[in-house]
Amino acid sequence: MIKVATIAGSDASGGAGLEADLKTFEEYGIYGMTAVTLIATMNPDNDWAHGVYPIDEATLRAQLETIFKGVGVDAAKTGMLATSYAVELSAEYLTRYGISKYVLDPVMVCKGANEALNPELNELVATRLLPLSLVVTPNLFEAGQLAGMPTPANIEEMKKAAKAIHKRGAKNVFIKGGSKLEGQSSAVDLFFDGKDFNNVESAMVGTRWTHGAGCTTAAAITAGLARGLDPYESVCLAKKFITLSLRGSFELNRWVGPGNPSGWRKGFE
Ligand code: PXL
Repeated sequence: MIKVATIAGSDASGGAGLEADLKTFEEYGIYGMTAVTLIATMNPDNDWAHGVYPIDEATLRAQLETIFKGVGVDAAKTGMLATSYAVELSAEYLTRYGISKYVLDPVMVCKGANEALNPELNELVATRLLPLSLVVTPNLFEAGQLAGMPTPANIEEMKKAAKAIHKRGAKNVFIKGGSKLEGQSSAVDLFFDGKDFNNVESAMVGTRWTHGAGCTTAAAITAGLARGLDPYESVCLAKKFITLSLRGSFELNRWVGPGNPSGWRKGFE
């Protein structure tokens, strides 16, 4: 059995975080394990305001021992980390257990917000985790932050950011432009392996229910790598996976709706 780990937050509403990761791993036919870094809650009495409850350091370390020492993994991803010790512990275990197939989802914002949750932490993520990553999966805002540039708004600016992020140590950079780019009629992401740029495109999916799309994409890339695909193949398959997931997206309540990772099995074409 192929085994993967996600070091990520739990989303009580079920659409993002490690819940999205596990659903995605299941679709790829691989076995998922979780080291929970935080629990995210949403308040229905206060316009779905997010609460973040970090898991303490000893409990996080005990989970990492279970997974990396006790079982072993073929690939790993990190998602929302929330504390400096979660960043340091992730780096420690990825290094100690020589995890080469590591996907860094540098989660800095939840959808709708455009200010970094924790700006000091972003620099620590860049210095400690970018150099360990085989693929890093920023959205436009996160790409700007990691590159030390304003948020990219078009393909040329994405290329500049990708180069800067590659220089900081990521082996492959996948910037998700998606529906947010200037002057594009399709959903365009950019892949950079340090040499060549490739646009990874799909038809735009007209939905506002995109909760968990970033987590699902990074989990699908991790799963592809674990199954033996190379980084570019993993990214291309993940793009198909997330597109079909978004075609099956649905409203959960008036604030939020997730994609549906079983979309590719159900054929939401
Ligand atoms: O989509 C970003 C994200 C990641 N991880 C967790 C989350 C969210 C957004 O809500 O709750 C745990």
